[in-house]
Amino acid sequence: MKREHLHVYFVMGSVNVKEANPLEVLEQALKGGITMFQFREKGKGAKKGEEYESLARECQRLCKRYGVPFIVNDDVELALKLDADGLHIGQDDGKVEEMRERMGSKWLGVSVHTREEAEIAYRVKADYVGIGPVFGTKSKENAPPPAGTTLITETKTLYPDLPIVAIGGIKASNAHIPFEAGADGAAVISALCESENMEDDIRRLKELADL
Ligand code: TZP
Ligand code: MG
Repeated sequence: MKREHLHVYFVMGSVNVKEANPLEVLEQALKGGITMFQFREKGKGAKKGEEYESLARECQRLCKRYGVPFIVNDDVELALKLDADGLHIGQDDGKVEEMRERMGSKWLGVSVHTREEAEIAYRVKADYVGIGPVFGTKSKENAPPPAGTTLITETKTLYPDLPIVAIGGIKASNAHIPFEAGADGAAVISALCESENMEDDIRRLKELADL
């Protein structure tokens, strides 16, 4: 993967769009120029079983049409079944090393919260790490408190060739903070799901990522 794929990394599931149609929200974001998409179907009211899989497939089809990489959150079985471009895991989603092996040459992203976790992700050749929450977030159940940008800067210094995406409460108006700390991209849920002007917000995030 290229670092540019992380620039505006849209993360979404049906729970995040409330009454709206997740496929319409995704298509709007794709039209606006997001650089990567993560299917993250979790939380209260998340789809399960066949509905879960078919929503994933439709999201993947849309991403393909716009030439944007499609990443599955948490679920290695689904990522492999759909031949997704990659998998994103947290620290509770199985051993990072085993996930690396199972995904083969597909991309693997790992959420890290400590220097030790970043070291492991680097060692097993994760394609990128996710670091956050930088700011407060309402989109993740039991999210840890805001962590600022310390770990972003440390990880960038220790492993300069490991791409970093910042997450948690990021929007166009504050994204300069993680970018200046060393993040390659911003992963966002509410900034786009609740945006009043998605095209403009994506353009602004992209500009900041390009600086
Ligand atoms: N992991 C850390 S914060 C977060 C996840 C999945 C939620 C990010 O959502 P938002 O709305 O961009 O704060
Ligand atoms: Mg997870």
